[in-house]
Amino acid sequence: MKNKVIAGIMAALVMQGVAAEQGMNEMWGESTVKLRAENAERGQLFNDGNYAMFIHWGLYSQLGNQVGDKTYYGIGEWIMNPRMAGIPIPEYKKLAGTFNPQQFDAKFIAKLAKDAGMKYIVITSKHHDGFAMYDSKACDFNIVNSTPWKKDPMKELAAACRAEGLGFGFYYSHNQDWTFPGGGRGPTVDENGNPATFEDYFTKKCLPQVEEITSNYGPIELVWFDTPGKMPKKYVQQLVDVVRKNQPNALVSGRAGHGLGDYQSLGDMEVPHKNVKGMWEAVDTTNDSWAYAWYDEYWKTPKEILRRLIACVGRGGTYMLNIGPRGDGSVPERAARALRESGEWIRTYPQVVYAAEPSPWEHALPWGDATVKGSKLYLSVFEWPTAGKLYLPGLKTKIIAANLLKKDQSNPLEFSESNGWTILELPPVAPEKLVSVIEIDLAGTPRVDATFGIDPNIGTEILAEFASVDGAELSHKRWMEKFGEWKSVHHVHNWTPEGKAIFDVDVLRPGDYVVSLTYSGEGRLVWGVDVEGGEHIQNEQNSSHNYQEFPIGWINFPEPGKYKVSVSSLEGDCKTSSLKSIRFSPVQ
Ligand code: FHN
Repeated sequence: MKNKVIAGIMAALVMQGVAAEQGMNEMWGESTVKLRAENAERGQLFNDGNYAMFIHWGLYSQLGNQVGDKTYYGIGEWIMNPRMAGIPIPEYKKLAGTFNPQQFDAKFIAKLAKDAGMKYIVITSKHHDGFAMYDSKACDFNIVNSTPWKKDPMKELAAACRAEGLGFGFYYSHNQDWTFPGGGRGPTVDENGNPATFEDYFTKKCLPQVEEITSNYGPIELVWFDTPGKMPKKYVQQLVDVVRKNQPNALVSGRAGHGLGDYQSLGDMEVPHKNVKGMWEAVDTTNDSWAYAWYDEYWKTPKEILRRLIACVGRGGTYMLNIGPRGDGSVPERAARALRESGEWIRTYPQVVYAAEPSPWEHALPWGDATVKGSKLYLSVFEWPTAGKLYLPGLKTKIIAANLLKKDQSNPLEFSESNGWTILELPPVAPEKLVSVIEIDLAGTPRVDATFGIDPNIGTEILAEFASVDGAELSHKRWMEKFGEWKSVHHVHNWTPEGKAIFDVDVLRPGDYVVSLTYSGEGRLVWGVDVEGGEHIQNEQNSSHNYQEFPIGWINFPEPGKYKVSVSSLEGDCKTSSLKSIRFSPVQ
C-alpha cells in the first residue's frame, strides 16, 4: 500500500516536471533557431561580445523579498504576485511613494559591467508589475511621475554605457502587466469597473511604451521581451515592427514569441551541456533571485562565473548574467566583487571568450572546457591535474605547438600522442588561481573524435543526455527549487525490464575504475552496469528525491580503446528511477 502511495507521488512529480516543461515552453515562447548570418547586420555586439549584464531593478527591489516581518523566498520581482506575498494593487502602488534610490549611480554600474568584461547591459524598463522605471508619457505609474526621486535612471544609464563603449538595451514585459487593466494576469476591469481587454492594455500602454523605449534613449542594441504566454501573434508583430522602425540595428529577444525574435533565449538559469546551433543566449543570475532579495547571499564565485561563461561560449552562445540592485540603487558588494574578479581574468585572456568559436568536442571535458579562434585551440583548465599531465582525447588535427599562458608570457609545453590521445606535460602548480589557459597551435581548424574520453587522472562524469537509450525514455525535465529558481536535467527514466542507457567511451589507461551513478528515485534500487563484451556489475543502493551520487562498484577495461557501457535499472521502482549521469574514477 505504502509503495503504491509512493509510486503515485513519484508519478505526480514526474507529471509535474512534464507540465512544468510544457508550461515554460509556453511562457518563454517556442525557440527561435536562426543562424548568425541571418542577423549579420544586427547583433554584432552579441556575436563578438558573448557576455552581458542583465539588471532586474524596480519597485520590488525596495522590499527585497520581505513584507512586514515575513520573508518570501524566490525571485524578488514576483513579490506582489499571489504565488509570493500576494500584495493587492493599491498597496503595491503605494511603494512608489517611498522609492528614492539615492545610491543609484549609473556610471558605477556601467563601469562595473566594463570591469566585469561584459559588452552590453540590458535593464528592466518595465517588469510584470507594470511600473515603468523610465520617464513614460504613456502611463503615470512610472519612476518620474510617482516617486519622490523623480529622475529617469535609464537616461543616465544609456549615457554611461555609451561613455564606457558598452551596448545598451531594455527588458520589457510585453504580455504580463499585473497592474494595468487588461494586461496579462492583470485586472480585468478598469478603475470605473468597466471590462478591460488585452487590446485596451496593448493600445493604451504596451505599444506606446515600446515606442518610447525605442525612441528616447538613442541607439540601443537590444529589446528583451519576456514571457509571451498566449499573446496573439498580431500584437507581437506590431511590437517587433516598432523596434525595427526605430532601432533597425537592435536585436529582439526570442521571448518576443511566435518565432519573431532574432535569436533563442534558453530557459532561465540554464547553461547547456551540448553545443546548441544558431544564435542563442543563456540568462543567469549572480545569486538565486533576479531582483534583490535581502537573504540571498548564495553568490556565484568568480570561478563559477567563468565556468558558466566559458561553457556558454564553448557551446556556441552568449552569457547574460544578472545583478539585482537594492531599492536604494546600490549594487550588492559581493556580486560586484565576483564580477570584478572574473572580469580581471577575462581581461587577461580575452581570446578565450570574445568572438571565440565553440568547442569541437561539443561538450565540456573532465578538467575544463575548450574554445577556438581559427586554428588556435584554447583549453581552460579549471581542475589542475596534480599528476603533471593533462589528457586530451580525440584531437585529430596536427599540433604545431602547445603553450601554457600566464598573463602575457607563454611557456612551451612538451606533448606526446598515445592511442589518439594527446598528453601534455604540465608543471605541478597551476599558473593561475582561477583558471589556467593552454593555447594549442594547430595545422588547421580543429577536428576531433568527440567520444567521451575517460580521464586517467580524475573522475569523468558523463551526463545521461549523451547516452543513446533503448527501452527507456530520455527527456528534459524542469522544476523550481525556490519559486522562480529553475533547475533542469536530461534524465533517463521509465525503464522497461530490457531498458538501457548506453554510453560510448574511449579508454586510454586500462584497469579498474570506480563507477558511480547520479540518480533520484524512491526506496532502494538495483542498478546494473555492463561493459559490452566484458564485465557486468550490479548493486543495490538507496535513493533520494533529489539527485545524489551513489557508488555502484569497480569495473574493468582490459585494453585501451573504445567501449560501450550500458546502465540498466534492474529492481525497485524502475519507472520513476531517474538517471542523471555516470562517473568513472580511476582507482588510485
Ligand atoms: O517572469 C520572469 C522573471 O521574473 C525574470 O524576469 C526572468 C528572466 O529571464 N524571466 C521571466 C521568467 O522566465
